Amino acid sequence: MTRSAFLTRLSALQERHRAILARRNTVDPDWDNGWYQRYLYPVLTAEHVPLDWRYDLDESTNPRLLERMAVNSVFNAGAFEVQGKICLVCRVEGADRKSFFAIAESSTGVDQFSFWDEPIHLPQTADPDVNVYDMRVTLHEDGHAYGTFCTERKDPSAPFCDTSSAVAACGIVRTKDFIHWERLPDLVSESPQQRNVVLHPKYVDGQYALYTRPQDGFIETGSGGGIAWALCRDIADPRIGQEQVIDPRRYHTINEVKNGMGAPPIETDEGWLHIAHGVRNTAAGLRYVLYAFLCAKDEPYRVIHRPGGYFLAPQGDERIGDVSNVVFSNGVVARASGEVFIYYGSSDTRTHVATTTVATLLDYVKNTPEDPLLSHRCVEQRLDLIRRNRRRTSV
Ligand code: M1P
Repeated sequence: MTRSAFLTRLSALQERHRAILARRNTVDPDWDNGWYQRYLYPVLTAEHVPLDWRYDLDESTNPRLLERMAVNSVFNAGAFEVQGKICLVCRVEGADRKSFFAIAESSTGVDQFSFWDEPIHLPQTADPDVNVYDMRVTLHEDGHAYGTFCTERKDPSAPFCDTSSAVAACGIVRTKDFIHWERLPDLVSESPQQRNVVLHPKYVDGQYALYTRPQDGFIETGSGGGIAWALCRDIADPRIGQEQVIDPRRYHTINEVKNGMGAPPIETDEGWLHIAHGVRNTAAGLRYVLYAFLCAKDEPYRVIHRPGGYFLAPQGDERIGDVSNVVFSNGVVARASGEVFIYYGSSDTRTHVATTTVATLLDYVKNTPEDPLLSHRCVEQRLDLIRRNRRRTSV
């Protein structure tokens, strides 16, 4: 490639990257269930990742301007708000399949996200992470921001020929500025594996409180009965005893196979609002959807409203990606104005937002009927709705 061809290619790449970052997002006009707005474009994709994270921009070492270190996907982001900006702690996955964390920020929360200068260089424990993902960011009342995430390592008990079996555990970091991170020991629990661990933002009974997801194996939750709750005396020596299941998985529901807590819950006057994910099996593989529920204000482990069915399911292009038919959320921002931004990854590939309000979410969780678990009861629920509507219109 000649020098001028190199520069032409560089300027085309830069132009395209600028256009992606500058793109405005619009509410999807074809979506209207009243619960939330969807948007036409994902808020973050692999193409948003800075060019100098992916390309060697030195003509002498990369004369063809090849993408030396490609990025595969940007998804499952934790979220927080600082000085009016919404920041996403994204799971960025390289072409080498290793994920890392990187922060992108936006003023609007729905578009024009751009990454900070460098990805997070996560401090290690004595047992280095092979892979890390799905950070939940909790602004805790102790004054720190905590990140709880999945740290994955090869299963030491797997036979030599098994190069897939892994052990998932909960890694913990904390920070005050999102630039300097302190690594704490991994969570010690009685469960063989852990994923989807979320730190509650307040002390409960003077202790740190965690939503956990006990599981026997790496993929299968096995005897792990659902989303659980446990207290921890010292977050710098994080150990929990018995985990109490607060949101069990149930036969023939959206979370029959497994579930997991999403972001730290939103505090409202009426309780703690949660958005979690539920997984069911199908002939085409696992299907991940989001669902919502409300826990009591003074007992954040007691579910008081449990609407039936899913809140958000993959649709259109969201259905397709590295792991298809998946939506997954671990980042939510509730602004002081009552606006809520729900960030979700689709098919382990890209990041989207749905927007709503605290008032709408409360209406949704309190007034959507619970899943009666039996088909004829579901018909009775629907008949009740139909007949009430008909009575109203016949007046
Ligand atoms: O591939 C779908 C999701 O699978 C895992 O979630 P869970 O532990 O609930 O099965 C996670 O690896 C998540 O990142 C991923 O999106």
